[in-house]
Amino acid sequence: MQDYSENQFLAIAGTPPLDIEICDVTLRDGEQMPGVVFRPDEKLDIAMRLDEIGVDVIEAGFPVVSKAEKSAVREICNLDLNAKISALSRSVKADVDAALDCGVDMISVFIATSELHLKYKLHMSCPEAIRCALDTVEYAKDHGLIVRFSAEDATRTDFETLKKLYKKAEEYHADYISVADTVGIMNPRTTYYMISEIKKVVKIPICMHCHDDLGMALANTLAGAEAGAKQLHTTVNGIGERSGNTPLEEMLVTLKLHYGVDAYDLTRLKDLSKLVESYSGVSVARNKAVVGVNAFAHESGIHVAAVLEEPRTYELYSPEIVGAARHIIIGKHTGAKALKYITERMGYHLKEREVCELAEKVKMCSEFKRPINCEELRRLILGMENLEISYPGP
Ligand code: HCA
Repeated sequence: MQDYSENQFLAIAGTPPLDIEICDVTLRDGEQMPGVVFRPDEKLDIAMRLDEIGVDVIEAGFPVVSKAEKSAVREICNLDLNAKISALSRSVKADVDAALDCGVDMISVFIATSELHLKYKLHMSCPEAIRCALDTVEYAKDHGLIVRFSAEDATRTDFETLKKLYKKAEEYHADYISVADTVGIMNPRTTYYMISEIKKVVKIPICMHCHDDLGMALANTLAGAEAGAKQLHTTVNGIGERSGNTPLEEMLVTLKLHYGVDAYDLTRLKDLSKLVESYSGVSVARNKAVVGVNAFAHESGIHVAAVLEEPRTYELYSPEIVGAARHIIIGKHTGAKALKYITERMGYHLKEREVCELAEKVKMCSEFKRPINCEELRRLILGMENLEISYPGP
């Protein structure tokens, strides 16, 4: 990894050392994204790859949902991975029983605690909900599970009530409490404050589960970690309900670059992203950080010329670090220097004048259309005029 200490602001601000673990919820919250269904064999494949990366906890599913879901969670448990396997459970004993049948190590017992959810979803009073949650935490603990208690919609819950509930969960021997920003309303400052205040009340580790409705899931999760949260929730490619969850790949690269966290194998991130893209059917945006096809692509003449001399000029870190590759795009912004480099790699040794002529032709061809590919460039070099370049589909 290149020397990131080049960032003077990082040195001035300083970053605190973090004591964190990653819980990836792709197989559960990721699959709750509308339209996404993973086949059981796909779930197993994803779980194995998350384990290879070194993810600490894998939330494998919601066993009570269906027989197939339950059997997939059981099969993941049978893989005997290094990661702890967790399952989601409502605050009802039947859900805990379903998770126990699968052989999970850990369980996420959740109940909504905001007035909105209590009134319009659960149709319960707050004391009733708290009773269900604590009874279920106790039941799961009595059955030997590591228990995360999650307050769904925690960030819209009356804060005094929430803190009392977390304290109670601790008294009932929950191992973790989870702050679910279920509809992604937080920002880094409010998150930092919230976690700092909760830390004054409970001693057990805190989990951050953030949604990306305002595009701040990663920043909020990290703000929570800086305030002392331990377990950070992610999904591959950030898939999940509505705008999704904190993306695993962005999280791991940021942990490495900003906080020096070295515990995870980043080189497998690009492959895992492609796999989840194909299994989920959810395309990764071209400009998506870390794993988008443009993450290490350069077209502008100025950028390409600089990158060819020293990639750090326009790349924060090398693509190989995340198992990706650099792409030099040939288009209307391509300069002569880039063309010389590309054509040489294609086996053509053009004179300076020829390169300049070629650059003009490339500009003409791609001005109103799209970047051209190597075959089209070859035809231009060979003087085969009348390139038929059609618009790519929408
Ligand atoms: C959901 C539940 C949850 C739970 C989060 C957690 C949320 O709404 O599906 O485990 O802490 O976002 O509130 O995913």
